[in-house]
Amino acid sequence: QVVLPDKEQFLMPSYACQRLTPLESHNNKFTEALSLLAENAELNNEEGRAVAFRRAAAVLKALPVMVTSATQLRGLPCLGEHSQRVIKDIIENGVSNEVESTMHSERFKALKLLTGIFGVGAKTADRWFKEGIQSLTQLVHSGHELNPAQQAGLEHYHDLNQPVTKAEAEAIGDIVRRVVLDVLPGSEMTLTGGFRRGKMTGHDVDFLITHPDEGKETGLISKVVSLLTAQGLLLYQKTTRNSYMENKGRLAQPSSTMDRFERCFCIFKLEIKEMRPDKDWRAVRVDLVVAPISQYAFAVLGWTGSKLFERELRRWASQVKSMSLSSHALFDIKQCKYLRTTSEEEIFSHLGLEFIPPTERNA
Ligand code: 8DG
Ligand code: MN
Ligand code: MN
Repeated sequence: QVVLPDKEQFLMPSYACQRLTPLESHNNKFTEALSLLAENAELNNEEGRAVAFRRAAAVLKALPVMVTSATQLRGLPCLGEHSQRVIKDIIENGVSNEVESTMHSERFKALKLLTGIFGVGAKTADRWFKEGIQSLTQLVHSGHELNPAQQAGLEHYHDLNQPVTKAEAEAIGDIVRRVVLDVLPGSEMTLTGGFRRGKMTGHDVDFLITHPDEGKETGLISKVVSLLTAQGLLLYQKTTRNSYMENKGRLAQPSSTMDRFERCFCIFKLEIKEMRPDKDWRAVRVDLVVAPISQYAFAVLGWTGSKLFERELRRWASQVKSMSLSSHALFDIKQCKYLRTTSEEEIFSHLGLEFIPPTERNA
C-alpha cells in the first residue's frame, strides 16, 4: 500500500462533489471510526455533529494514500478539532477510546438494534430506550403498539439486516422490470443507490422508473404494486403518489432528502435457489420510484447517492452557485429560472463542476 511521506501535503477541494471518492479507501480504520461517531450523533439527533464527522470521514476516503502521521492532515479541509483528535488517537494508539467506549455503550448498542427495525427512527428508538427497552424481546413484551411498517420490520428483522447481494438485486430487477413492462410497455428502469456506485452489497435495492412519453408514467406505481401483490411478492408496501405539482413554486429545501415522486417503499419476497429446509425465500427492502422523463436526470442523480455526496451537491449549488438542486429540478435563483437538462453530465456542467461518475460518488 502507498504510504504518504511525512510533511508532504495534499491539496483537496472542500466539497465532496469536487473530488473523486472511490469505493475502496486507503484509510478504513479512520473512516470507520469517524462514521461510527457520525452514526452515534445521528442516533442522538445531533445533525450538525453527524455531518461534521461524515465530512471528515469523506475527506479521508478520498485521500489516495494511507495516513500515517498527523502532520499529513495539515491543510486538509473539513477536519475539525474533534475529528483530528480521533485520527491522532488511532495513529498513536491504534484505537480511539472515544470510539471504543461509544461502540460498547449500552445506549449505542440498544439504539442500533432498535433502529435496525424497518420503520423505527432515532426518536422512537430513544423513547423506547428511555423506558428500558434494550432488546427485541423486551420490545415485544412492552405492549407498545407497532405501526404496520414496524410490525413487518420486526417480523423480517433477520433478513432485512442481512446485506442484499448484487445478484439478489438483479434477480429482483428482472421480476420488477417484467411487471413494469406489462403495465406500461416502453418504460425504462434503472438500478440506482449504492449498486449504481459499484457496491457489491446494499441494505436495500433502489429502482427508478420512467417512460419516454411524459405523463404516461402517472399512476404506474399503483398498478405495478397491485400485480406484484397478486403474485404474492410483497410482504409489505407503502405507496405514495406524486405530490410535486401540489407544491409547485415552492423551492426544494436544500437539506431535505425527501422528494415528491410517486414511489413505493416495500419489502419484497425473493425466492432463493438453494433450498433451505425451513425457508426458500428471503425478505429484501426495495424502493421503487417513478419520475417523469423531464425530471429523470435529476432523479437519477438524486437517487444514486451517497447521501453525503447528495448533501454536498446541494450545498455547493446553494452556497457557491446560488442555485437550488433537488431530485426534481435545478433552479437558478439569480436568473430566476429552471435549468433544463436531459443528462447527469449537463447537471454537473450547469453547476460548474467536473462530471463525477457514479463509482466515484462514494463520499
Ligand atoms: P445502501 O442501500 O447500499 O445501504 O446505500 P444507498 O443505496 O446509498 O442508500 P439509500 O438509503 O438506499 O439511498 C439511496 C439514495 O436515495 C440516497 O442518496 C438518498 C436518495 N433519496 C432521495 N429521496 C429519498 C427519500 O425520500 N428517501 C430515501 N431514503 N432516500 C432518498 O433522493
Ligand atoms: Mn440503497
Ligand atoms: Mn433506498
